[in-house]
Amino acid sequence: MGISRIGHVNLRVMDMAAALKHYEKVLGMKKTMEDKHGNVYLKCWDEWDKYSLMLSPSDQAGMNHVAYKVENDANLDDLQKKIEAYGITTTSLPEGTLPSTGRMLQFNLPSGHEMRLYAMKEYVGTEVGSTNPDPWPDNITGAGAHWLDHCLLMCELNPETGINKVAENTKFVMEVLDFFLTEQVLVGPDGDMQAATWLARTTTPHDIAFVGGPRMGLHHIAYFLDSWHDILKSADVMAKTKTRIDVTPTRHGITRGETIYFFDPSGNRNETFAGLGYLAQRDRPVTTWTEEHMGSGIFYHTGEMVPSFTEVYT
Ligand code: M3P
Ligand code: FE
Repeated sequence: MGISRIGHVNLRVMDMAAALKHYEKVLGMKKTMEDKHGNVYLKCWDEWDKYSLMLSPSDQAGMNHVAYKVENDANLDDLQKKIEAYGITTTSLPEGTLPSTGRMLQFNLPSGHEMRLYAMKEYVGTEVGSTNPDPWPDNITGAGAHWLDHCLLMCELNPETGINKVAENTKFVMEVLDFFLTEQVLVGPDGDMQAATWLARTTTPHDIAFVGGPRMGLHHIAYFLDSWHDILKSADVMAKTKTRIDVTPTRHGITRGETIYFFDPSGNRNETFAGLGYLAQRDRPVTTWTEEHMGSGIFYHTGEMVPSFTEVYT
């Protein structure tokens, strides 16, 4: 009971036509609707609800909100009570606030990021259907991303002032939203400061992650692919489409994910991510990365921190 998975992300984009082309041609998503405010909604071929990405026209890049789907409508009332009791204000948004979406519970994480919870979204089915389905559809384009997998939020961390929104968010999502911790980076003189955390509700290594930085923002949204070869092919697609690649195909020590990072035309970072890493379980020991080995946690092969990777975000 409670949160079942990531549902959608609402990104701000500066050039809607360019953004749409990127998410369609590079990721392989399909546009499913547009509303009267000019917001565009898309889904991946293997997703069954109406959309997992909402693009909003803006003069600045970044994330407006991330939404998680809960199992049933009553969970929204239960979670509202728990979130309010923790000291965080919530707002109830009525059904239809977003098209094809039921009522939503809106609040801010301690870091300031807006999160929404909802129980209902219009079901449209996957591209292969659910009766005697083929393993993949004929009309795959670009990387052919299966689904939106996770997001990584940058949270304010300042050892001078003692502000650590990574730790605050982690405590909140564990105590109130019932996420479990899978991995963490611990830094500082006593090696006890949570500088980054990865948390799950499903059996994959993370459904959300928090990394410390000078200001809050969006580090990336990630899409699931089947295999290492699909990651290579998605990099080929990026080269063919002149997409700005941030980090060429490699492996994370953290989560064991096979990965490639790139940017949408507005500068929002995307990741395509393959490999289930390991079976995440509540009783699996938490993996800890120490400050000296943080580089290998992020990029396992080189073990080197790439400053732009953690300094550039929207
Ligand atoms: C991932 C992942 C950072 C590490 C990122 C790791 C930003 O994106 O999917 O495991 O330090
Ligand atoms: Fe990621």
